[in-house]
Amino acid sequence: MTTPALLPLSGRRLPPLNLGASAFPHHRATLRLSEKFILLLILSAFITLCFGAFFFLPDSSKHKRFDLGLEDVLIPHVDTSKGGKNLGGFLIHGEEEERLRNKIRADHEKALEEAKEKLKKSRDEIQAEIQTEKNKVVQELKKKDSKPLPPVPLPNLVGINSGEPADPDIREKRNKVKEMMKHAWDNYRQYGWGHNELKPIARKGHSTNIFGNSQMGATIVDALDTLYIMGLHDEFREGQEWIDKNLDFSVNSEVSVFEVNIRFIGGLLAAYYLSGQEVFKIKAVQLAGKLLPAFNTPTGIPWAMVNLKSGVGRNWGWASAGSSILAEFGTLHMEFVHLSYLTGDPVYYNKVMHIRKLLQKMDRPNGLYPNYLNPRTGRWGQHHTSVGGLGDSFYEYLLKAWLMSDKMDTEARKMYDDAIEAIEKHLIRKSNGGLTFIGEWKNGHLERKMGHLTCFAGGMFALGADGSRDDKAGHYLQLGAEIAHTCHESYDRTTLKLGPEAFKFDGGVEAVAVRQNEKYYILRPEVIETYWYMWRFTHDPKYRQWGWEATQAIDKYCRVSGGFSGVKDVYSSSPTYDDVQQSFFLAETLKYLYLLFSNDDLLPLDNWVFNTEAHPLPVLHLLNYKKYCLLIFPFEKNAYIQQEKKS
Ligand code: DMJ
Repeated sequence: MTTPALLPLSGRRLPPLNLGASAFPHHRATLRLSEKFILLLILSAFITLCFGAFFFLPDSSKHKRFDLGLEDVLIPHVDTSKGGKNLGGFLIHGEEEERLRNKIRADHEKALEEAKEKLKKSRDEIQAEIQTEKNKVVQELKKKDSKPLPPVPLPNLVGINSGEPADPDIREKRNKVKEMMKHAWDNYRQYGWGHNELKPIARKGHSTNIFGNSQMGATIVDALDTLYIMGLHDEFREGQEWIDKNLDFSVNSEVSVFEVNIRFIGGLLAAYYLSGQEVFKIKAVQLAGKLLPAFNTPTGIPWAMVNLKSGVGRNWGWASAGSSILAEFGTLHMEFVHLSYLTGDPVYYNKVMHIRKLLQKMDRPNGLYPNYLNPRTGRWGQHHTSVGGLGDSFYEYLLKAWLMSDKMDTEARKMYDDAIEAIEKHLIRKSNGGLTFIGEWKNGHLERKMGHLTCFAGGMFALGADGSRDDKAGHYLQLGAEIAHTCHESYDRTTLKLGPEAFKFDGGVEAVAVRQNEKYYILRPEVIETYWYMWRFTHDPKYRQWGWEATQAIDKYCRVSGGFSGVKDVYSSSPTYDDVQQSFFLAETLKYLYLLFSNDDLLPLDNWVFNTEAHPLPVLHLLNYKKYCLLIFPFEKNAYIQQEKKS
């Protein structure tokens, strides 16, 4: 029999299957062999399918059934296929046939062995392998997804490695603060690494719902820039490595948009500007992309929370009438301007400018901004106004937007001036004992209570003094000093010399907490923040003195062998701990203390603006990068034109 050359598997060249075998006797064998070949093909497909099922169905009961199937069903088929001179329509030599048969047998046996090997592994090992494979795929997809970021002219990054004080006493105090930072970091490193925060007494990780249910290393990200300016470079590198390898935002986790913005995006951007390490910029941009779905509301006012994976947003259950919170949606501007600047993508800038434009159009009761705004209806919720919790950083960011633009964003400055005029008129009072305080406005009534959070305002007034309306710089600096004094009193009137969460000016009580649940101190920074700003603007040594008192009190009453903890009652001589080392203790409290005992050339305020989590961001003098920036920040056009007219 002549053996034709091997033919390609083309339908036209194969004999039609419905032809009678007797009519073409030599085709009878061909058909039988074709059937076998098809059978083999089906078997191969079945094995492939089973392997697929093995890898993608983690249920072990399925693995076992599959094992039986392979041995019982497949092997006999492979072993008994003997004889025949034609495979799949190809006529082949006996030797060739044998070689192919052996190869198929070997392949199947190898596959079977591999399957058996797999099944010897424990469920955990198999799951780990599946996870590794999945991660590889995710990484590949990410690589494809992430567009390279454009080269950007870098702003003036001065005063990153300066600040060493000449005075040995001040140097010693600064070193003490650095040692406290090391204690906080080392313990977190040892007991809470990768978790959001540390429980310094239980010596394990800690988290709260603001970070969702994932371990996102909040303390690492929040602490980076403090480590950097303190010269703790090994620790900084450890943090960088963790972020590079582990910080992943594709997690099914519902986080606070505000907290993630101020701690993570702010922290990553500051770390990028200080160190120049690209990884921080890339992570910040990746994370920002995950926050954007929060803005998908009927008004563009973002939800308080967003699920990083699904992009579904919602508001806090406790907020008035389903509202978003002023201090949350109003504390995005600084970071989002920098994101647009670094990516060349106006999307971030447009989101925050949209919020601003919407607020500008709204009526304000007594010129005050209520804390609650419904993102569906665009209407205010309860008419509560506060310069403390729920309102605070909105005002701060109006001022800082202006400063960060090198004073070109005059619209923000005007909004700030209008707001603080109304605040001064309706919320700021002097107590009988002569202490200036900022109360809370609730439906037309002033509550004579001030929060620890509100104490940041002393620093804000001082920072905004220069450039204030009607040349009231002296007035605002004085107001800052009065708030600093009141807040110092709130510390000084306690047993531990640490400030309570809230204090009253009512019924003979002055700067003292009345309710038990307002007597705690959770390592907050606001009072020390105000001391630092006041120090920078006045160089009055009392601010360093007050800062040192606070340093000693924290070291004495909050330090435990496993880190630093908040205390539940600052009026008790034997306080109990809350067992939480807040990430803002490393980001803010210790940073402000360190800056207080440093020279002013460390992060000078003409070049850096601190976000509300104390992450320094450089001033963006957009006029220097006109061509680049006009495309991204179209709203700034007017400011450019005015500026050019002036010069
Ligand atoms: C910080 O996360 C920020 O300062 C925020 O603006 C409000 N307060 C905490 C620390 O107290």
